[in-house]
Amino acid sequence: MTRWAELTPRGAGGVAVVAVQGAGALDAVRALAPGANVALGRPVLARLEHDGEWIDEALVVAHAADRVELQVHGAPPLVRRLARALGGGERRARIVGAPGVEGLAAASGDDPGGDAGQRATAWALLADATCEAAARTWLDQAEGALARELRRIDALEGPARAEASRALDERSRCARFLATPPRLVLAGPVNAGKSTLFNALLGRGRAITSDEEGTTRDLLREPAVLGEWPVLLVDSAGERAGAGDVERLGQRRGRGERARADLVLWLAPPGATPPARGAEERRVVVPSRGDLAGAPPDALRPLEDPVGARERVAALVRAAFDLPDRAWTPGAAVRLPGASPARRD
Ligand SMILES: Nc1nc2c(ncn2[C@@H]2O[C@H](COP(=O)(O)OP(=O)(O)O)[C@@H](O)[C@H]2O)c(=O)[nH]1
Ligand SMILES: [Mg+2]
Repeated sequence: MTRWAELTPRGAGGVAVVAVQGAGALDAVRALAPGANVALGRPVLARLEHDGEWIDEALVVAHAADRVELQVHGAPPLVRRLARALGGGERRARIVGAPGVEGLAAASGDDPGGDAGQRATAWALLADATCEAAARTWLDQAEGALARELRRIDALEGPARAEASRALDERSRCARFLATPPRLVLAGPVNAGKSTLFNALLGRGRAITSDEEGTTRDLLREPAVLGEWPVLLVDSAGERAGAGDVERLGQRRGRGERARADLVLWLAPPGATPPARGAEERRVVVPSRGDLAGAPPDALRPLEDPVGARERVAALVRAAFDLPDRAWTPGAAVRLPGASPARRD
């Protein structure tokens, strides 16, 4: 059966790459390009036609009889027309997304659990890389770092073997934070400076900040990179008595988010006492509002010193999860986490 999928993200662009795979892929493409001499291993420019109509000009790259890539113009209506011409296929933004991994490994005839399967998983992770360190780590694995390391460990004996194995386990544990960034929830009373810190950590003015109590109501979730490590950053309504209905709804969502947090950063402005720990697993209390009288010298000052605030929070996150400063060691092997895309909800 012939399947096809877009390898490039859906949407307007200069070029869209469509992979056609499965038994009969080459024949299916040849039928669309009657005037071109489509042969294996030699890219060729072809006019694609269907139902007597010209669809688009395409660069056709036939990797194998069961795997052909079509590089067409990136206009979505033309890609949809090509999709109709190819028929049947399953329309995915990217074949290398999580559901495509086994398919990709299976299509290449390799054992999905073996070296090729690992590489396919690494390519899939690469498509959803959360930050540069993640991309480089997955690229190393796609190029065979894990298989090489496993062979090297196999040849070792005694303590050296145990140590190499332990190091691989530890790097693999850390790599899971690259695949699924921890959810970092900013909490604390109203006007603790949560939204100001949120903006400083993101490096842009995403949240409205104000000394008016109850400014933040909706949840704000944004991916961010602290130092070299990715996080999912969450800002929410602060706690205060006397909030109106809408603000109370926001506070409830905030409590839900704290319960789901991997780490809660509780900002304590001068005079505030953190409540007893709730359902959250981990919580760190940090003095905030360094601009106010009575704030300790180490209080966060995200407005005056955003770089310092970012470095401080990055260090807290690394300490909370026992992560090294560097998120990527060139060429180092890691065991791959499942190819689930980073959490986005
Ligand atoms: N000067 C100064 N003002 C700050 C700082 N952090 C927060 N603020 C101010 O404190 C007020 C409340 O901040 P906001 O981030 O909205 O607090 P939230 O309610 O916890 O989200 C705003 O007027 C901010 O501009 C800071 O580091 N320096
Ligand atoms: Mg706020």
